[in-house]
Amino acid sequence: HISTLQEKKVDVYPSRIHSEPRILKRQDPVVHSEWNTSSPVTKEQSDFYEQHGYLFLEGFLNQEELKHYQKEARDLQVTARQSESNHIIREPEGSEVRSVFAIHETRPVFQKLSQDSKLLSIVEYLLASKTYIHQSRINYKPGFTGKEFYWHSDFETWHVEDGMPRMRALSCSIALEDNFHFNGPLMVVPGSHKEFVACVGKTPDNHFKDSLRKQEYGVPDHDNLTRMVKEGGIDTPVGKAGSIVIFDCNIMHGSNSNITPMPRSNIFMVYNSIENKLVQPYSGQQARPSYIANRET
Ligand code: 6CS
Ligand code: FE
Repeated sequence: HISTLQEKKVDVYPSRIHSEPRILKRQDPVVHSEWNTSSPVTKEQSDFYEQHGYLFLEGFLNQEELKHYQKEARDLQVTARQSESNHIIREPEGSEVRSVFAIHETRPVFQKLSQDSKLLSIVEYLLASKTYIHQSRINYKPGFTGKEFYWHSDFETWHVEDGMPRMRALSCSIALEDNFHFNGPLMVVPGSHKEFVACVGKTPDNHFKDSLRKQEYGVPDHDNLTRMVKEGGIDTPVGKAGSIVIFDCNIMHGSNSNITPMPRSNIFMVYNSIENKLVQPYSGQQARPSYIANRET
């Protein structure tokens, strides 16, 4: 049924088309597998993810792994400062490195991390299939200068700008530094993943050049955000370096600027089901480059 819809190019989640925001019901499962005793998460964790749209796992990496990734991330940051590569996104005001993309392709250490068997088993359970990396990046959120990521659903962007057909993807955010409530951690709106907020405004061409520094299209309206936060509240799953947050592709999330001296760098890896491969962007515009949205699976 889903594949016929895809072949017919039916857009089940139209966005950035109408002049008023709309709410659409989610058409896809959140946890795509049936839980059983051999599942890689507990029944409670599986139910928590289903209801809240995210899962926080403290101490996911051991100290040795963590040191290794921290070193590589610092090394990459130093290299990136001097580099002209288009994989590097800088802060909206200033030249500090904000994000480096496609780290699983350019750094073998991170490629290995993306294939971590403990992580993959959870990802494959939640998505009920084999997966591939749709996007990977490090967000540095440097002390003093790291700017916010405004509220958004990742899926909204991946659908409109990348042609991701359905909600069968998730993100893993791996903390490379201790996360506190005050250094701009990830904020999520629990339960928001169950509805799709169709946003207003037509996407400008080559939107990604600006949106990755400061997103202004594909962001939800204030009324819907207010309602969602009234209903679900805001969670900030923070913990020590080496902890991870796994979150659904459609959960409403964002993060504040970091004016503290403590950087908040995170590895982001997005897994998409191989059953959910990208088609042409639903906006009808040119697809984003493959270092942002992998099309060769
Ligand atoms: O563009 C992307 O793929 C991701 N980045 C931003 C700033 N918003 C949407 C999505 O999370
Ligand atoms: Fe996001």
